[in-house]
Amino acid sequence: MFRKVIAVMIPLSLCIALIIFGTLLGCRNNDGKEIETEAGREIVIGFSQLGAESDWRSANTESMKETLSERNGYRLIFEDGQQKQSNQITAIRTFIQQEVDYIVLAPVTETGWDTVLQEAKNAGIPVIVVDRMVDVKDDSLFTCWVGSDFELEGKKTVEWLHRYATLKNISPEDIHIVNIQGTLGASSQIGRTKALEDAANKYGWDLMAAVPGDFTQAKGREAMESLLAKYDNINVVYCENDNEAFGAIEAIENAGKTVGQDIANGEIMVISFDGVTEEALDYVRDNKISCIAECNPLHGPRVQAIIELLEMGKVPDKFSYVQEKLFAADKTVTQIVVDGDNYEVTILDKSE
Ligand code: GYE
Repeated sequence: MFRKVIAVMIPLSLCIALIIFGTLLGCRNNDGKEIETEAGREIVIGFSQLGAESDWRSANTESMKETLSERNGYRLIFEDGQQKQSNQITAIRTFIQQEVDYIVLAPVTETGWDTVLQEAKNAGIPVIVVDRMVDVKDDSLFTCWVGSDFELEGKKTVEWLHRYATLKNISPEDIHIVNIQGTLGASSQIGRTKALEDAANKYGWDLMAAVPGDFTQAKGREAMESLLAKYDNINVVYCENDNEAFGAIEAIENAGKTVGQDIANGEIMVISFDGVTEEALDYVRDNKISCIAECNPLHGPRVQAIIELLEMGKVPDKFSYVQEKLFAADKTVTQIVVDGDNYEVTILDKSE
């Protein structure tokens, strides 16, 4: 009997020891990288974030850090590019040297990535682009992209303005707009600016000026101060994000003017993008920002889903667009049509 037990136990414990040993060692593929083991492995991700210019960006960084966490089996190497492409290029080169498993890139501007992305490709490291796009000659230099349709966001706001003005009998030539742009060359700036320019041409609005505000509150305020000094008839300001809008509102109120929808009677209407914070939505509820096209920054879980697909050897969609809302407090416009599609306006109430 005793012998029998021993006879069973020896191979059994050998098996257990082998399993534990194998798991601890992990397995390696040809290029020396660890591959999936029973117990799973830590996936190393280098994330080149472009900066910390806005509330949107903070929420985006937070989402990535929270999702791609050690608890979820990732090690995230985070680099803040401080709005400089050269810093982001250096970060990517460092990630390549560190032999990370994936590179996630939130690029400050669209162009100028061909060389460094070729280097990542040569090293066999997949690159997932988030938020703004990269404009490269060869699309195989990145694995996929996830973000927003920035031109669509812009089209929603200008259609809202068009509907509002039409319903209030305000003629197009009485709409005197200035544009405080985002960081020049960023997809979010390019798409939002294009939507406004196209609408101004189409409807005959008086688009008086476009000045860069770099997506920051401080630059938004400065830009609005100089625009107010130059033009005395501004009645709409199109801010390419909420932080610029906060700054522009400060400048407008400091100049003794009022923000609001009554543009036929001297108020200045503020239009904006993001709607990420309660503060921004409160500006809408208080009629300080008339309309915000939502821009969703919560890309962490989206990147995680892409990595999971890649880990299974599957091919993710090359481009994934996020669905977004349009916020307003004024009930004049309840629905808009963009390129044949209907979008409900999400009306924010004071009570909400
Ligand atoms: O709208 C803005 C941020 O590219 C979508 O960048 C992003 C934009 C966002 O600074 O707030």
